[in-house]
Amino acid sequence: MKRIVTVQDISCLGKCSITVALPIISAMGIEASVIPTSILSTHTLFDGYVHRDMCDMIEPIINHWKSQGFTFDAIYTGYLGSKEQISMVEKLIDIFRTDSCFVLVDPAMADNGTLYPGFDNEHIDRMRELCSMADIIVPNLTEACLLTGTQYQTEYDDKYITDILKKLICLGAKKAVITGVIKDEKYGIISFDSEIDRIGFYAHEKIDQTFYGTGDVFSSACVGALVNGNSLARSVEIAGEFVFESIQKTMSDKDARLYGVNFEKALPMLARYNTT
Ligand code: PXL
Repeated sequence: MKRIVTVQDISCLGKCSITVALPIISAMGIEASVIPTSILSTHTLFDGYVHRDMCDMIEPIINHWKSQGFTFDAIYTGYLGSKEQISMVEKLIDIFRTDSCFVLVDPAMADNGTLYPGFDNEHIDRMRELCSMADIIVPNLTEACLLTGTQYQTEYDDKYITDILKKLICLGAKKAVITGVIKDEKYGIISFDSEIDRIGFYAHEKIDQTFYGTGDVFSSACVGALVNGNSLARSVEIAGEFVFESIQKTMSDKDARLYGVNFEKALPMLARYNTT
């Protein structure tokens, strides 16, 4: 059975990170192993959340896994709450990356032009270093701008986006994706596989509402599709379609903006892409 290890926080309520990655990866017929980097009562956009850093557990987990000879088909990282957590992830990559284990980094740290609470410029710099170790990076447009030192704009042309894509590739990963790109009144996800010089674009109709946690839903489905043997462009289509279906299942739910999309109702769609 294929196996992905995902490294991100557990937000006990508010669908994101591990609570999203686990069911999605499982629905794609892949085993999901987890390293919880911290535990939060909710994600950081709810007021008054409490949290505990789990950093001191990461090294013992890595050492135990190493002693047991465990292997993975992919290492998938998401929200990382501190620079120490990023350093631990770098250790994990050094130990477990092989020719048959790729690294996908979702530099989850910002959206809609602003950093998430608690992050600073140093965090961006460390995240850029982590991205340089990845095979595939999947930032949203805000994160892509922060990583490449580009001014974030809400209106732009194709050149603005392709320039950012090329700059992302210069960071080190051979494949890059940017989510949340608006083109011709449609909402899209653009990908660039520099190894085969292929740009892919998946678009669906624009929805005039923003929903929380869709980046994590996208990345989880994308890493699953890649592990199941799909190309980058096809994986982006599968994951994009899944996010769109999840949003459609959520439209009538007024709580969803903060609580996350009803991806659970769209999971049957993903099982169709389970090829292992
Ligand atoms: O990937 C989004 C995310 C994940 N985890 C936590 C967050 C956020 C976004 O704010 O706060 C704890």
